[in-house]
Amino acid sequence: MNQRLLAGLLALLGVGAQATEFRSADIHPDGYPTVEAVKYMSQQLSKATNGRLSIKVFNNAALGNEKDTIEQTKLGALALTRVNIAPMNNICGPTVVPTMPFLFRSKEHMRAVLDGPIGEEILKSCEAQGFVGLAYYDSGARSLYTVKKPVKTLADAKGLKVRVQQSDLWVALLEAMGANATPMPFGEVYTALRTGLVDAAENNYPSYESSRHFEVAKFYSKTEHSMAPEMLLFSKKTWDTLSADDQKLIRQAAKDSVPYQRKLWDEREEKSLAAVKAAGSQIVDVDKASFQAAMKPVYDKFIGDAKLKEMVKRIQDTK
Ligand code: GTR
Repeated sequence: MNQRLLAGLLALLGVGAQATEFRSADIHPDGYPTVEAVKYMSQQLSKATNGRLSIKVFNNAALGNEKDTIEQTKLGALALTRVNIAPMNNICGPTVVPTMPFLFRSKEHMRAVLDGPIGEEILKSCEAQGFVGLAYYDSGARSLYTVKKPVKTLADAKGLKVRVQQSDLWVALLEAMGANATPMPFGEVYTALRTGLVDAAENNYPSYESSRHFEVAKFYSKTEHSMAPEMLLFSKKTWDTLSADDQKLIRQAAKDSVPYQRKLWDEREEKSLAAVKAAGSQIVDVDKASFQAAMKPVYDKFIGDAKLKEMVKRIQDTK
């Protein structure tokens, strides 16, 4: 009898291996593509192990903001976390690369790079810090949105107080635009915009919509300054307790969830854009070249190292 079938039968009889439900965190609500992708991964994993392994997603920041869940994952208190790559920038050096402004030419270019050896290399580089990188998910392009007046050129960004993710790179990026960067967790941004603590934030359409930031910041200026992807990280501490077979199954289930997430992502981007427009948001075209031209200091500061320089070059050369 095949081993998996035997394990399945034994599991059905309640004999042998116990079922394990890994815990995974996400700051987004149900229905958001990243949350649904990890649920899909759980179904795949459960199918492959006859219910022995599965994942429970704690959404809506129930287990804390991204910095917290990254920390819990490192400690092994949490098996998985789905975060943006940005809060990993200060922890795992090479993650700055896919975060860099105006690096990817298109969604297709980004997907080709992340699916290839460079994407793998960056995931692998986080292992020494306690994270097994399982997958990247799409997060579209991030753009600036403002409460009071639209940003159309680089000059309009000057002096704006802009909320950024908790990453030194993000602070530098907004400073290079002439703005004042205020790092804070995502969950605090709505109130910060409403009370005037910040004048602006930046994100993709689905997050701008699901967080309801569009209610308080009506001008969405298409700067499309970064395509920083999402990451799915497994705790190295927990990983090391698993058999090689189970590790393989987990990796496979994560890989299988990527095309699923991308399909949901593409649909959601369109839906979110339509929803914010219907609610009265103005989608503003910008002089993108003026923003792009201002990014040299960010590259000088974060891509100084020869290895990272070479990685950026390889990305630019990827078709
Ligand atoms: C979203 C992303 C989150 C988080 C958030 C933020 O687009 O999916 O993981 O990074 O942006 O701005 O904090």
